[in-house]
Amino acid sequence: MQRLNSAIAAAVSPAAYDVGSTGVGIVHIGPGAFHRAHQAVFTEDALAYGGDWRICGVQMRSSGIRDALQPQDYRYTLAVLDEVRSTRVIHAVHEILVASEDIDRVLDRLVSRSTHIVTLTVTEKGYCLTATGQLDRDRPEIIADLVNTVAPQSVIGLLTEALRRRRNAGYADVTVVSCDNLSDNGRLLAAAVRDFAAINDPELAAWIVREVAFPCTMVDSITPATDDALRQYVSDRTGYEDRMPVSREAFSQWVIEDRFTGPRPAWDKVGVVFTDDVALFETAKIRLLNGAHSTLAYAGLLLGYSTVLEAIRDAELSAFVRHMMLEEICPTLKESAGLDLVAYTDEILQRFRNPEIAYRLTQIAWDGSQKVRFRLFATLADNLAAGRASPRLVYAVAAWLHFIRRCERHATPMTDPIRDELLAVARRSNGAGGHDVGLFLEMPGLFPAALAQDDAFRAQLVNAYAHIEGGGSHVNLLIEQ
Ligand code: CS2
Repeated sequence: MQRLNSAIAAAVSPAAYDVGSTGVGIVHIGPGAFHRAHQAVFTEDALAYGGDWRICGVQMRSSGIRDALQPQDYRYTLAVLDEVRSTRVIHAVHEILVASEDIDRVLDRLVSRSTHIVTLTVTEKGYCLTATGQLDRDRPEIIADLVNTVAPQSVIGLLTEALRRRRNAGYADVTVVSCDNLSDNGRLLAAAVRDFAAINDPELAAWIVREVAFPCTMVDSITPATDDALRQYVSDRTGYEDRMPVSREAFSQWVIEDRFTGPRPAWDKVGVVFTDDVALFETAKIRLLNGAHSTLAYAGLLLGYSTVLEAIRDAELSAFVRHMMLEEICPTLKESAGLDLVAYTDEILQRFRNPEIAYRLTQIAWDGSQKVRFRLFATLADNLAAGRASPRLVYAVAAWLHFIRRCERHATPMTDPIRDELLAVARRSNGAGGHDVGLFLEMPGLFPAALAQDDAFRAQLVNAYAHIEGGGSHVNLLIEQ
């Protein structure tokens, strides 16, 4: 079977623009499945309206995506798996560079006169933030980048070095667009870059604040990790081999704060929403969709499920999650004419029931220390401050702690930037609620102070944890629906 390349792509799924004569205008850090199924597709569609907006992808360390896509001339297949299935080729990626191998070319692209936009999907941990959202100066890659600024290992170090060179060249007009699931993502990124820059070069920090835009965004499309089943599906359907296709549901949403310092693709013509107030959409999406996802992941894994679909098909668990969303999360969100929270909740739950997508619960469960602070802790803290009870959210946190304990006891793989610390605490756990919850609450920087120091929260968490330990892993035992 022939491998996908530009000639095959042009024959079976031609671009709506002249690929060969279209230049690069976007550098994207983290060209994983989500970027290639989401922002790259909006950009592909926008390219039909013109402009030099092809994408240079940058992997920080690993080279897997570059190695798979280079022989394909960076073409790859998007499979939409939903009521209506479809496949098409995306042509928008011009090249993928690996920063640890080719830092000079990466910096040249970032500093180029024709690069006007830098986008990022580097997951929560890529931002190197503490639990309270400040730059984490203890992270080894941050410490290294402060010394060796010209060979950065962290995204923060890379952006700062690129912006320093742009300042020296007089090329201010660049907009840095975070596309990760952090509430206030643009603001957090801007502050992290500013604080990092300020350590070595306070003038650069001031220049960044003055000249560079970091709009906040909300991104949404359920995109499972690429696996062999998808590769097989794509080759059966298309007749060519693609080593790195992507799949997603039909739903795809991108809301961007309207603050650009330079030009941008015709994203507004292809469904991207530009608004002055992205915060509501962003917070609603992270707390409702991602909060429900993480809850399904931790509670679902305890119940023996492997995918979101299996978990949501459990009637009690799905009722539990819906009550959690409506009664414990929605009250923390601002009402807005543009967003009907009940309808939004039901739409999300409906999307989780897409029978075409096998989204693995472990994919969601990993990196919990970075995710739950935006998805569960922030909502819990708001409820505590307002005197509202959130038993289901507390249960979700207890399920997360048990997930860590089980990973340690059964030696199952776990991915988390602080995995060793989490497993070390789990090793000292003994199953007693008060003892184990105390150990986790005392871990520096794991829980925000608003939760760690709240006696009522601690008591509820101990209760939920003990309940699960006692075999009450089924959610309805804890909460009367
Ligand atoms: C998921 C998200 O893996 C996860 O943690 O919750 O990737 C989720 O599928 C996306 O944010 C949906 O837009």
